[in-house]
Amino acid sequence: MDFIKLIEVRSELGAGTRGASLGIDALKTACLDKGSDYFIRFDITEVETDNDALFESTPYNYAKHIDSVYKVERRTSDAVRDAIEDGYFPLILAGDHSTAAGSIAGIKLAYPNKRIGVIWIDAHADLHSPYTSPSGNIHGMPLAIATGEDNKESRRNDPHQDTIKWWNKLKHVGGDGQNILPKDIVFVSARDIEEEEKFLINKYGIRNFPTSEVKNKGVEQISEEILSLLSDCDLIYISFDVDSLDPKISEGTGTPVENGLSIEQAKQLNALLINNDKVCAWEMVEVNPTLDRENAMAEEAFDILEYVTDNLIDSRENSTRQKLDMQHPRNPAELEGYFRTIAEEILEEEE
Ligand SMILES: [Mn+2]
Repeated sequence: MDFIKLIEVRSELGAGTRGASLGIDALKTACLDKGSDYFIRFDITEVETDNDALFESTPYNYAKHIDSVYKVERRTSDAVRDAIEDGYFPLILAGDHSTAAGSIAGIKLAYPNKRIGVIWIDAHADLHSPYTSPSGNIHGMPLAIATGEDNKESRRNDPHQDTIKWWNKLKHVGGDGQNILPKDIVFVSARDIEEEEKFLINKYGIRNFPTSEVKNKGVEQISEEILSLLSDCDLIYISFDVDSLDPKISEGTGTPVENGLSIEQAKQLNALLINNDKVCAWEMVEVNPTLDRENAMAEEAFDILEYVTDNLIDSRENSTRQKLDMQHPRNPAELEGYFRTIAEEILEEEE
């Protein structure tokens, strides 16, 4: 389908456990095992990575490999911006979640004057900064990068000035201001949230739909509530971290947490959300086959990816058809009137 572009970012610089850069190829293996032609149906852009930096020690304790993360974030944002400007819908497949900051920056570069909402389906809030992070792993920081939040009120670290220099560059890849407002984030299934992140969630009143609420209300109602919370936004980006799924399904991800979403909930929720015309990019991250058995996570994640993509194609085709219907009525009587009008116009021109 020619309106979708797959953007592949095999980066794992931001993760604390090795192996997420193999996630995309694990998805391709799952695709082949299923006998699907998914990966030859779309145009693909591969973003150049910098994973070899992992062989070197990093001087940036509170934001590990931040200099290399910056390079990959820039390249990811350029790829997403280019895809949007060329008229594509970017579907981003990435290793660790730090690249999502690049995806959001790319949307902002393409639409500098639009208000962008973010739906973050994840076990974690990913709102740490070098001032607050207990691990220094940047995959826990993409939403702080996108909102420009240092959260110095919750400060626990004293990062070196070189770290701060790179951190400030990371925050401004999408332009001078904030790429998104904290109040325009909605979490789904966030359940491993640290005090420093809770501080920001309370400060800005960010809504989280825990797994129990998804189960009790059902995905239809949850998707409606999410979209109504983001009704003031012009555009919406969805980030799907597979650690939002329950670890009973698979532990093939860097930071699994109990009590996650079922496959069916994740599938239907993502599909319902992507049907909305404001959604302009979707991302899947953190599949790690080295932590898995028999590629279980990638098999499930590929099923979700294919289902969500099919829904995206159907919904955009339907909305195009509706627009055509408004211009060109299809009911035979109306159609007759429509052609008579055109014929009369031509005759008038000839006279
Ligand atoms: Mn995440």
